[in-house]
Amino acid sequence: PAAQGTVLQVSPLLPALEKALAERHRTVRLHELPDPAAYLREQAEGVVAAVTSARFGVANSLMDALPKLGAIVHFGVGYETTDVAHARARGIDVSNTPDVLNDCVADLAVGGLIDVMRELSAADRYVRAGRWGAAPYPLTSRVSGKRVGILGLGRIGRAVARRLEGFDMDIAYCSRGPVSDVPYRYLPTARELAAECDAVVVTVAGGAGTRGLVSAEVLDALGPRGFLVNVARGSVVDEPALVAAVREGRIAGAALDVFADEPNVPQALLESDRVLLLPHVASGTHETRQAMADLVLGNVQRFMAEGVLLTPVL
Ligand code: 8YV
Repeated sequence: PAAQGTVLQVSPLLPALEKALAERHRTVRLHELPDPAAYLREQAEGVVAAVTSARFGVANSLMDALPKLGAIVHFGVGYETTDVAHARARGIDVSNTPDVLNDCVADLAVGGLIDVMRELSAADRYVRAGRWGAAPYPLTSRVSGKRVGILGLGRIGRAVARRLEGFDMDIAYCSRGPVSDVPYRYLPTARELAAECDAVVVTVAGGAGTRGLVSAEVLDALGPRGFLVNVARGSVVDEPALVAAVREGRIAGAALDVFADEPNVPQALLESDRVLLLPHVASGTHETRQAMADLVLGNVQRFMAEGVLLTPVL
């Protein structure tokens, strides 16, 4: 059945997406209201769908304040900021924006891997600082043919692996279990994966199930010649352990698009030439963000028209 009521936007979204939502649906931007609590006291009954970003999610307290809420639509593939079990218990369906960002996130992961192994950003700083004339740049690490581990062989992990095949890399992975339709070697733990690889690319989902998965022990298994790439969530890596490993040269380098407490980046990383630091931009291309916005609109549209979502989370 069609859903009748208000679409509640609970966090900032792309301006073009906000505009399209407002044009197509009765939309209220909760975060822009002078008194959101008053709105919830007086108008909560009218809200049937909530739209949010992967960054903010929808808190349980907000779900509970909206008695007619039937859908939570996320802009982003990650939705760990929303308690899906709580939503389900309340009969609320949840959607994300899968697949449309695989290519851009994988492209950026490969770019980050090449950057830290060949020290592209560090070498650029070297040229800009006028140091080239004084001494040749130190040698770096070969990328092609190396052993790479994919931590989390989901949609994005597979897209990363496919690209790295083109670099003749020896690809292994660690996932919840072996995946039947890939030619890559399965390793049951993150520690074994790190021990057997020259680089580990983190593409697992965030949330409680993967918190701290890349521990001090895993970083030590990666070792002083090993590189880490994280395009997943900062929570997956024990960040203080990573900071210590970078500072002490116990890993060779890291390319990081995500952090434990964005936008705050530990000072020791800011001061290190061994790390590439990116402001959570892996999906941030015009094309991909537009595709994500279209999928959000598609989900809202479908829910309002038929009461079901286009890309529900499983
Ligand atoms: C977005 C992301 O930048 O999809 C995700 O899970 O982390 C990114 O694509 C972010 O979620 C936008 O809020």
